[in-house]
Amino acid sequence: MRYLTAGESHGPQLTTILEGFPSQVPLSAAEDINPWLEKRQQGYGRGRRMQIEKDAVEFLSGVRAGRTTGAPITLQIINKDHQNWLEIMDVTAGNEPRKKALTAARPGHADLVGGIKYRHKDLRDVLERASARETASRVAVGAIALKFLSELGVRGANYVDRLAGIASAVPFDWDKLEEIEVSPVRCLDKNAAEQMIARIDQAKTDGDTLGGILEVRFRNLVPGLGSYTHWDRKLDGRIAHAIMATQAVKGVEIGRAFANADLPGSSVHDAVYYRDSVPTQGHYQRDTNGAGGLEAGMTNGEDLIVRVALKPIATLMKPLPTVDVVTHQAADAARERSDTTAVPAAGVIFQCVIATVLTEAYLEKFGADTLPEIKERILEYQRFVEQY
Ligand code: EPS
Repeated sequence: MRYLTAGESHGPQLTTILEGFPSQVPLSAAEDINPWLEKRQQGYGRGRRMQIEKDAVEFLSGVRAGRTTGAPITLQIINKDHQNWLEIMDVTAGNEPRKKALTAARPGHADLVGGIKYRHKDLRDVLERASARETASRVAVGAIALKFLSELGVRGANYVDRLAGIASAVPFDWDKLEEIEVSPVRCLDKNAAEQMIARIDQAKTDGDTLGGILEVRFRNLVPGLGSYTHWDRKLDGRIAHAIMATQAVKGVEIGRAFANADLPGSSVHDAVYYRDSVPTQGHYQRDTNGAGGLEAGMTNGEDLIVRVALKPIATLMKPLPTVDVVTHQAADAARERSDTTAVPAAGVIFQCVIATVLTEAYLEKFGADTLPEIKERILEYQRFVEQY
């Protein structure tokens, strides 16, 4: 399975082609994809663009009568805001002088190096594609992956653990997913959430931006997804790649990797016991999950726990010093409409991004053209695991 995304932040639309996805998966844009696109647009601290857009997907191929056909799936998301950018985004040559070039490169964004690399002096040619608007495409693909995983009984969750140094003191709980959904910052700790909201308001007033750490979990994954034999099929490596290749990410860890680095092995590794079988884990059970669900690049049947560090958004309303790439004079960085923070939305994005990687791993292990065949193969594998 693979996918390709195309489209500019203020161009007419985002286009995504997902290829290699099995047939016979029930799929509805309204029920399975659009709710995820809507969630991606939410979260306290988002900017005005989110009031303009109401992201929704249209299938242009690969789905018929509410089911995937096995053919490439083309997904279209219209940028409503494009209507306000018709002149600036015009594809024909001729009216460049009327377009106000963006020349004061914003530190932390792709602007400067992207301009050098692709020989642009109007840095809009860089930022239009570098924009996190593209994550709408990743969410659309990920929502399809989540639908596939839900057919296999896999569950996912995402929530904010820290925002601007304010930490949640309430541990994650699979029975509290509804509470995460109603929290404006997707945080289970109401007290911390209040502080986060106040901090976001303050940053907005100050013309500043905020980062944080969010967590994504998946449960009911079969053991053995990924590989210990092929470096490029190790699941931790592939998850890290997919996450690091998303806008604004500067770090990723499996479980509490950085805190575990300070501890002795006896406090980190998870003892194994053979007990009466439970549906999701079989006989081999652990009472702890220091490994974050992955051992040697493979799922071990425990919850997959991935933590992502998001840098503060690089567009500051109180701009940093920079250089104008045309005049070479000192300048204030360009101010573009942006978010104060996208940490709550990022959890939604990364649940989708990881779901896509997990779907690839399922297709590798149980690969088949159709969902019913995949389900049969998984059942057979689970019977084997039960007896191992
Ligand atoms: C975003 C769309 C963008 C930004 C934001 C995320 O829209 P606009 O530039 O029109 O305001 O709001 O992008 C960034 C913060 C960024 O750095 O790229 C979206 O759809 O998520």
